[in-house]
Amino acid sequence: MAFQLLMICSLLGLGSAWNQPSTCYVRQSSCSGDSEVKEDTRRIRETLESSLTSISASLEQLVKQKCEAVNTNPPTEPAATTDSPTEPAATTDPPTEPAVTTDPPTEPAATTDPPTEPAVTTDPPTEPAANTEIPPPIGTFDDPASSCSDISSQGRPSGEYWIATDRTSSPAQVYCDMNRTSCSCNTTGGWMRVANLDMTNPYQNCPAGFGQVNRDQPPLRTCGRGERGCTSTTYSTYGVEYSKVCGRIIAYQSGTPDAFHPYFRDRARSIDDGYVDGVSLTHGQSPRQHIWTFANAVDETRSTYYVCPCTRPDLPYTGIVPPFIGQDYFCETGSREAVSFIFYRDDPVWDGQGCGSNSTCCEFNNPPWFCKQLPLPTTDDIELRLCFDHNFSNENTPIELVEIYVR
Ligand SMILES: [Ca+2]
Ligand SMILES: [Ca+2]
Ligand SMILES: [Ca+2]
Repeated sequence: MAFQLLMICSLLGLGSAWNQPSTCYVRQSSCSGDSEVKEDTRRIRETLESSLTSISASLEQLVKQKCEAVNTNPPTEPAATTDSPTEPAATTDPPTEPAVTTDPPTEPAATTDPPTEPAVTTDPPTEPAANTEIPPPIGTFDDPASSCSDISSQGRPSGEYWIATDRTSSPAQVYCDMNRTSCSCNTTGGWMRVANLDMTNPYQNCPAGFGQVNRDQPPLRTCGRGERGCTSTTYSTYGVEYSKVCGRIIAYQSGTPDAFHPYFRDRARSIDDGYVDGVSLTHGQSPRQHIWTFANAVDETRSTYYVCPCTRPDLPYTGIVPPFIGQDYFCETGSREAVSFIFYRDDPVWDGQGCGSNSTCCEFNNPPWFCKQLPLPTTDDIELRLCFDHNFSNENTPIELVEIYVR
C-alpha cells in the first residue's frame, strides 16, 4: 500500500515531499481508502491517455503536413531556395540550410570585392597622372641628384635639394634656382647657389678670417678684410661641373681704395697676387682662373690711376686694367667728392646705382649681376679674395652680401 501511494504521488508530482512527516501525514489523510486511490488512478490514467492521444494526433498532423510539403515541392526543387521560406514552418533546420545557400551570394559579393581592388588599381593610374604634374622625388638625401641641372630637367621648382658627386663624401644640401632671370646668362633653370652671404640677416656671420665691421643708426653689419693683402674664403661647388657663373656682391667703401692702382704700381703682379683694391673671384689654383673682379675706386673727381676707367670717360684714364681680367669686372666708388677717410654707407658699391653725372660705371657691364661664360667647363671651387695694398686706416671695403650661382 505504501508503494502504491508513492507511485501515485510521484505521478502527481508530490514525491519530493514524501520524506517530510508533516506533509506525508496530510497526503496520507488525503490518500486514505482504496476507493479514493482507485478513483484518482483512473482519473490520472484518463488524463495521461488523453494527453497521449492529443500528442499522437499532433504528430500525425505534422507528418501529414511534412509529406504534403514534400509532394508539392519536388517540381520546385531547383527553386529550393524559394521553398525554404515554407520549410522553416516545418522545421527550424531548413532556414539554416537556405542560409547556407545565401552564403554563396555573399561569396559572389566577395567576388565583387575584387572589383573594388581594381578600383584600387585605378588609383595608381591617378598617380601616373600625378607624374605629369609632380615628378617622383629626386634630390632627396636618400636619392640625391647629380646637379641642379638634372633636377631642373625634371621640371622641379626652385628649392633646397640634395646632390652627390664623386667629390662629396655624403649628400650636400644646396639651393637650386629654376626661375633665375636677373642673373640668367640667358639660361634659366638649373642654377646651383654656392654662395649666399647676407649680413642683413642677424643670424649670419662673416666667413672665417674676415673681420666683422659694424655701424650703428641704422645698424649695418659687414665683413672686412682680416689682414693686409688678401683675405680669402672658398665656396664649394661640390664637384658639380659648370661653365657659367653669375652673381653679385654688395659692399661699402671705407677710406680710399684705389681700384687697379695695385697692379698699375707693380705690373709684375699676377692673378695670384693682390691686383685690385676690392674683390677677386677665381676658380682653380696655380694659377687661378679669373671669373670676375669688383674694383672700388677712391672718388669721381679725378682721372688718375686711382679711379675706374668708367669714372671719368670724358678724361683720359691713366691707370691700367690687369690684362688677365679683360673686361670682366665692375668698378664703382661710394665717394662723389675728394678723398675722405670715412665709411661711405649712403652709396654701396657694385650695386649699379648712385654713380655721378660724369660716370658710366653704373652702366658698364650692367651691375649688380655679373654673368661669366667660362672658356671650359670646370668643377673647381670658387674663391673670393678681398684685397688691399694699404693698411686698415687707409682703405677697406667690407662686404654685406655675396650671391654666387653656377650652372
Ligand atoms: Ca688708398
Ligand atoms: Ca690701395
Ligand atoms: Ca653704388
